[in-house]
Amino acid sequence: MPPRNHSERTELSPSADEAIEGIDRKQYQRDIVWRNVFIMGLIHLGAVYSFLFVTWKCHWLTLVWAVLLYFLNGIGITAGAHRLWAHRSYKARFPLRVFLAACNCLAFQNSIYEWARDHRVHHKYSETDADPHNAKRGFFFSHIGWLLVRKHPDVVSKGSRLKVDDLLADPVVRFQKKHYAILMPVLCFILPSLIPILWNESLWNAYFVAAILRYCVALNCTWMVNSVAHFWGTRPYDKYINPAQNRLVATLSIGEGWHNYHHTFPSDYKAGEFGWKINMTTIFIDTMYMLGQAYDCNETKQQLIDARKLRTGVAS
Ligand code: ST9
Ligand code: ZN
Ligand code: ZN
Repeated sequence: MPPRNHSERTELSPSADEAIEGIDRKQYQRDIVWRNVFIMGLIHLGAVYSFLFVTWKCHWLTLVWAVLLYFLNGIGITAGAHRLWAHRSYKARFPLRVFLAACNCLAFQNSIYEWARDHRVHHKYSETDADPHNAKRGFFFSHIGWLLVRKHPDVVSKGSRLKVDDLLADPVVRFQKKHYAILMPVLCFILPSLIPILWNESLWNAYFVAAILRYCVALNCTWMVNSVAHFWGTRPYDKYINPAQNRLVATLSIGEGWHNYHHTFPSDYKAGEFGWKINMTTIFIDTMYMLGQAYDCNETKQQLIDARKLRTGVAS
């Protein structure tokens, strides 16, 4: 089901908040960032080229390497930027935080600080103009379009009210932010392309499969949480919001597609109600817990989940 209240987006008259801040929606103009359009276009063309002409002729170990990188790339976002830093749904010891920050560089979705700040704004002002990827502006905007235009002024004005000092209090987050311009290209593109030389893979094949194709697929599977899981699926916990339970998205995003649950109980470290089922990220965090690297994992009480389900009924 598409987002409700589709007509209630930028055409609305200014709210009290906006009147105070002097933001007039009628004056809001989409400002396309052509550099981003060009880069995203190239990445997607490169991924199509890689899928059609390189994957079938590269070494099988290169494919295994790309799948492993996809998982690490995913963990850097799901267990790292999302569940640890944006939501503080569990705590992690220093070695795990360093590992997650490295995986986060491999994912190249901006620094942990920027990612977590935008994500907190997404939850607090979900599906309003202050939401960086407001799904009420359409599927394309919530998927990739929001990265191709300047942010709506509400994202900045309302976002600046949220607390983010806890993020900068973490030396790992500060270090990653400061050295992102070097760490990101090394971990996302250079090392993934160089390692396959160990099994006599060509640099060309390795670059297109383990860097470009893997990165592009991981980006789209992440964006599907903002687009697909805000449009389609069931809504058992809160039928008045658009975020939905989507099994396909949960599979591709290693456990982040239980989005109706997650928007209802955002501080639950499992980000879903089914434990390890279609939730590789929860398996990862639980393994880290067993190794003493993760602790204080915050879980929603089953009673509360059941009560919520009974109250709203199952809606789709
Ligand atoms: C990418 C991110 O892909 C994907 C995030 C997805 C989120 C998914 C959520 C679902 C969770 C589940 C995860 C599943 C994972 C599955 C994995 C499976 C493998 N609050 O941004 P700027 C202020 S990135 C407060 O430049 P513009 C602030 O002062 C892809 N203030 O705005 C800031 O300065 P600073 C690769 C805020 O100029 C200033 O405004 N990266 C906030 O409008 C300027 O900020 C790209 O493609 C806020 N929220 O530009 C780069 N925001 O930062 C794309 C801003 O110094 N980005 N301020 O404090 C850009 O080029 C630009 O950001 C822009 C907007 C053009 C989009
Ligand atoms: Zn969401
Ligand atoms: Zn979240």
